[in-house]
Amino acid sequence: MTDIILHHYPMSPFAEKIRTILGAKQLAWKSVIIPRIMPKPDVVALTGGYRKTPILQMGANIICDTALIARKLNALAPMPDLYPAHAAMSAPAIAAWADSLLFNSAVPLAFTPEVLAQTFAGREAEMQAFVADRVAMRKDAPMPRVSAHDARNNFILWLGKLERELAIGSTYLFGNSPTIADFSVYHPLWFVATKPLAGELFKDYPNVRRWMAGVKALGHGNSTEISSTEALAIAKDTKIKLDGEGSALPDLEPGDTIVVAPTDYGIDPVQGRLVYCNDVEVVLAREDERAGKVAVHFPRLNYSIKKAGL
Ligand SMILES: N[C@@H](CCC(=O)N[C@@H](CS)C(=O)NCC(=O)O)C(=O)O
Repeated sequence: MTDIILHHYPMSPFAEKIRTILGAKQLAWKSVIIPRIMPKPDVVALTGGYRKTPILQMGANIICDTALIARKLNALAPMPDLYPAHAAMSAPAIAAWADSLLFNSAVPLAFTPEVLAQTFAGREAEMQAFVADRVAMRKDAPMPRVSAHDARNNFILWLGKLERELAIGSTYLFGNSPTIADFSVYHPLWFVATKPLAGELFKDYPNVRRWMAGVKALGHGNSTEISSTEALAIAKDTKIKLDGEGSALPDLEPGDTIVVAPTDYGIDPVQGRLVYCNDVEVVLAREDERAGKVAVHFPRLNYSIKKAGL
């Protein structure tokens, strides 16, 4: 099996989603710690422009976005099944809600001026650079950030609903085995709960805390740190592996030069030649001096996929 390499940093909630899935599946993986803010030259060498965290590398295949990363890991290690038949519609639907709306309401709570001051503990320049980077990432983004006031109201409303649902006593959201819904709901809550000043929000929700402790107990699997230089060398020394062909999009054919970009925030475009596109993913090939020939995979949903020049 090709090594699983996760490019991430400890504080990233979406990375925590994937680390916890790696834990549930008890996988061994290589860890590359990447910068929290731009520039990220070694990430961009692999992706061609996509800058969000995390990304998954398997040899010369680069998987962007946790929606697709989770599906790839589930195919690689099918148990526990993150997409079981009894929640085939509901679990991904809850996950999509959590990854967008719940996450969008968690960010302002974890980034209030007080929490930021505590997180950066006097490293003023670093804090300013972080805030400026995130403002730039959200500039012109179709999905604007929610105000701290509204975020708090939403968050408390959702915590209450989750508490009621979990009060029934099941270990996970859809029974006694975790699904994609558990990991997607967990990471925005983890983001807030791990901030000393914001954690008190959870005190009236014992069943949410019990469920969170259960997800946390799944661990992060078994990781070994490697450098981004080593990861680039692995990409360069490995051949692209493909498990699809053709194009499910009538206006595009394999070989076309295409541009793929997220449609919510951090909308940096990536250009390359279409390798294949099915209902789940679009894959483009590109070449980089340091990473060699790579295939970059994006989910179909929440991405714009167009012929270059349009
Ligand atoms: N839809 C993406 C969202 C990823 C995302 O927003 N990640 C945050 C960190 S948790 C991010 O990229 N922040 C900016 C950065 O790390 O440069 C996914 O599911 O992977």
